[in-house]
Amino acid sequence: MSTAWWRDAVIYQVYPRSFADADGDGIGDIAGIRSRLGHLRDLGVDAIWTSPWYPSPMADAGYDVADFRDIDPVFGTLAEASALITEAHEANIRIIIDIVPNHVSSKHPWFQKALAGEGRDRFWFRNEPTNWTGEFGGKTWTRLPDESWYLHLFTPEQPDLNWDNPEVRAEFESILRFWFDRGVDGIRIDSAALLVKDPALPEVVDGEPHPFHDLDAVHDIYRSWRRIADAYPEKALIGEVWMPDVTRFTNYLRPDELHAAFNFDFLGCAWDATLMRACIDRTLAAHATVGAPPTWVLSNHDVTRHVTRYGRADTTFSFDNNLDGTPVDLALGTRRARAAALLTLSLPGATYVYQGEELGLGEHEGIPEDLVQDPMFARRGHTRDGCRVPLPWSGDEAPFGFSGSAVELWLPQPAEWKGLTVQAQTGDPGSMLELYRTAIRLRRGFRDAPMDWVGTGAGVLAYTRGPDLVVALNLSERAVALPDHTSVLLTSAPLDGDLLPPDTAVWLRR
Ligand code: ISL
Repeated sequence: MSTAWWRDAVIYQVYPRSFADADGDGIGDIAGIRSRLGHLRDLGVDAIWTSPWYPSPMADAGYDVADFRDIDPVFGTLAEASALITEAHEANIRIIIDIVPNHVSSKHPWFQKALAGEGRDRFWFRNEPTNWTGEFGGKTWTRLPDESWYLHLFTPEQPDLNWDNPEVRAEFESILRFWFDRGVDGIRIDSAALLVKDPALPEVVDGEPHPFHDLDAVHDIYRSWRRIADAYPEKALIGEVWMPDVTRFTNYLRPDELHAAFNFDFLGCAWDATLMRACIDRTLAAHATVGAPPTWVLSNHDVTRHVTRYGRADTTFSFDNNLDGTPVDLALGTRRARAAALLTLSLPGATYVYQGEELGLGEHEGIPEDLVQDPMFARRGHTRDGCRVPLPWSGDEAPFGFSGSAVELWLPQPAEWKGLTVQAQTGDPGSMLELYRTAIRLRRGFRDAPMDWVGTGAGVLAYTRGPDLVVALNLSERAVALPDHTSVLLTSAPLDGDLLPPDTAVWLRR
């Protein structure tokens, strides 16, 4: 294992509720992850990032944490988490866990004490609410029986912490050490740009500084976290930073702050050669200014799966643009997702793979409303549940090997996933799974090689990685000539003689 492993790693996001269920209750668990480590080893990933597994009332699927130093019984025990860390390391897989510092669960002892009048300064209590709109839409203040209001940028079950309070800072520094001491290799930081609030709590006014998005003082927190990480060997801090302004974004990646952050600019980009090229160039240039590794992200547990996005007329993603229910061409989306995999796995930097994308899963848009769990649904009319459906592992019918028995899962799986199980795809050279396995294996040969663009016609992206590899992706509607090469290493779809068909990517030996 190299140092600075996060700079060019393939990092696989495990959503514990939906990865694998070992105890048969229809919800994924740590024992399930341990039982399926072989899948991750065969896929060839360097690290996994696990979404929150802490004790939680699950008002926001575990992003409402009641105790950062334990594991929710639905997922297992602290001993099992330690066993997972050990077993992953034995398989040469690093572990990144999720820390949610913006808020805690309303059942967290600190908030329970605050309700009783003790330690209210750990949160934001006021006599009057502001006009702020929450991240899921709706109000950010809830009134208590004593007529005071408390702040929550997400649901009322997620009261925001007051990061001006030194006790809050000390607590999270201690939590980081707790998990680093248990062997985790990195921390994914939830909602990383929201922690600091303007203590005057002014109204949100267009053209004036925002009271809670990306305040400069948030960087002090990450400088102190970096000092903690640096006291251990090879720990990485990875920020969830949604930030349209590229300079404001890379501020989080200065040498004494976070090691990396998710590239949501790329995730939201349309399937369009000019826009993608511009986004890639913007990414590379911005990261170079701070010496941080670029990251490439197509999907995660919050966004519409990219097989579905790329099969729509509008291929962008934004929380403000709800495309649910608009027509989807899944065959086209899958074809583009295959090409996108060869793009993201060959660009310089780290690549994130969200569980199920290696199987080519689309968004499950058919979840009956009465089964929807996501608190965003009531506020925005969009549910994130469609990308959180339990994975299909084997067999011809639900639960497709997710649970050992025919139990009802926490979210239903579509019957069409029969053809997309790990079992069905294994050994099929035309499957998404085998494409990912091969690409991740070949990637090891060039992942630290320099990248240079190759001139091509309109609608085509082409670049070299060192002396051996040239990559081409055709986003136009016509077949185009392949760049100069000696042999074909990997294609996302069959070539058309010497031509690269539309929505196809290829890795060539120069
Ligand atoms: O909702 C948004 C914008 O309106 C997002 O930018 C949102 O702030 C972002 O997706 C934060 O997500 C993270 O924190 C949430 C949790 O529900 C998500 O699952 C998590 O990824 C609250 O903890």
